[in-house]
Amino acid sequence: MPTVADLIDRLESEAAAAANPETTPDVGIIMGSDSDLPVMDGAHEALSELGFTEQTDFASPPDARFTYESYVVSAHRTPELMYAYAETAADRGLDVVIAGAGGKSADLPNMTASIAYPIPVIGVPVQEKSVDSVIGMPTGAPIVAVDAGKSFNAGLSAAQILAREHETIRDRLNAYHEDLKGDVAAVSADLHDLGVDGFREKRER
Ligand code: RP5
Repeated sequence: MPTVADLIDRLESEAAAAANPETTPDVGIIMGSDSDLPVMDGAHEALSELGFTEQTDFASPPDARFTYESYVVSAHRTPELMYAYAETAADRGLDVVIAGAGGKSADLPNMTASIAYPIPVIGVPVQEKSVDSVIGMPTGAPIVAVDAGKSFNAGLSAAQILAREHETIRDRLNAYHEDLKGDVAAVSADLHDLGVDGFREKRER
């Protein structure tokens, strides 16, 4: 079973490998506990919807050009691992990090943002009570954050950051938005044309 020290060694040796950036994970998704996974899954969903693939082996990337990885990194239980993850983020080829934590003392996103700076970090408050803790950064120490539980939006925001450099992602984001618009148009027409009762009936079918 790997220890925290093993994981830190792993991150450091990956950072030292000077891997081709096209083969490294583009988005790092970290969370304070595996109990955060059901909430953080939204980020995986958004990125998967945009054609990103999960990378589970740094040395053996999948065929897909755009990838994400996931780790549990606890700011309080494993501060050394949080430090190592944030410190090696740039050298490991990450372009953006999504960090989620719950509880009232949700420090992982903001500490990671400070250490990984200038890599952008998108904070996800896993619970409503975590919002202040995630967004409350002092002037000069930036973090981007979404509302409580909105990890899907964090995935989209990460893609938006990458889209500044990668036209393929820009195209996928635009296609996603067109789909959303189409969905609203279809629902709107149904509501009007079927009437409220007919609309409800159709939904329940
Ligand atoms: C936070 O404490 C984690 O992000 C999680 O939301 C919460 C509870 O963690 P567990 O006790 O379930 O591991 O640091």
